[in-house]
Formats: sequence, structure tokens, C-alpha cells
Amino acid sequence: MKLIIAIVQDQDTDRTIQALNDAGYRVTRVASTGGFFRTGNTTLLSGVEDNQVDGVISILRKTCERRSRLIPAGPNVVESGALMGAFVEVEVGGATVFMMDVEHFEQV
Ligand code: 2BA
Repeated sequence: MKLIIAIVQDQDTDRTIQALNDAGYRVTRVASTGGFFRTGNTTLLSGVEDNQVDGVISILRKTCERRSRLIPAGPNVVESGALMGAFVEVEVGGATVFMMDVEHFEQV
């Protein structure tokens, strides 16, 4: 059994959970915050059998979009005065996925 931990953008959360549930996968949603942007995202936890992993990943690929975001340029750039008010473009998503072996699963 595997525990899939997927960090997704908030805009993709509802449709991703819907698609996972429709396909019969169970999922827990946890509100989280990205350390870099310091804005909200969502961490999805899904415990699945090994042969279901590909199905979950396939859904994540379909429902989690890659987006460009503009963020203020770093403090070094701003302090130099050369690029005051400048923004840099950063690519975010689709989903950041971690896969872990589950030693034991039980519902009591
Ligand atoms: P954030 O930490 O808010 O990062 C948002 C986006 O900023 C990242 O998108 C990436 O494009 C960029 N970014 C993050 N750290 C950076 C850095 N040190 N230098 C340059 N650019 C950086 P994604 O890679 O798609 O990540 C989306 C979210 O997934 C992250 O939000 C974070 O919450 C999570 N995440 C990504 N990689 C992770 C990891 N190795 N461990 C834990 N969480 C991770």
C-alpha cells in the first residue's frame, strides 16, 4: 500500500477531489501554505493499493494545471534600485507528489 501526498493549487482542489472520489479513491484534504509564496495551497492525502497509484497520478495530471505567476523580484534586486517594482515570472504546479510505502494500515 502507498500513501500519496499531493500538494495542489487551491484552484485545482475541488475538481481534483471530485475526480478522485468519482474514480473510487479516498482522499483527505489538508489546508497548507507554500513556504516560498506563503499563500494557501492544499495537501491531499490518499491511501491506495499499489496497483491504484497510476490511476491517481493520471487524475492529478489531468486536473492540476501548470500556471505562471508573477511575484515581486527578490530584496537584493529591489535594494539595488535598478529594478524597483520589478516582478519575476514563476511556474507553479501542476501537483507536487510524494509517494510513501505504508507499513501498516488499519481503521479501528
Ligand atoms: P511554494 O513553496 O509557495 O512554491 C511556489 C512555487 O515557487 C513553486 O512551485 C516553484 O515554482 C517556486 N519555488 C519554490 N521554492 C523556490 C525556490 N527556492 N527558488 C525558486 N523558486 C521556488 P511548485 O514547485 O509547483 O511547488 C508548489 C508548492 O508545492 C510549493 O509552494 C510547496 O508548498 C510545495 N512543494 C514543492 N516542492 C516541495 C518540496 N520539495 N517539499 C515540500 N513541499 C514542496
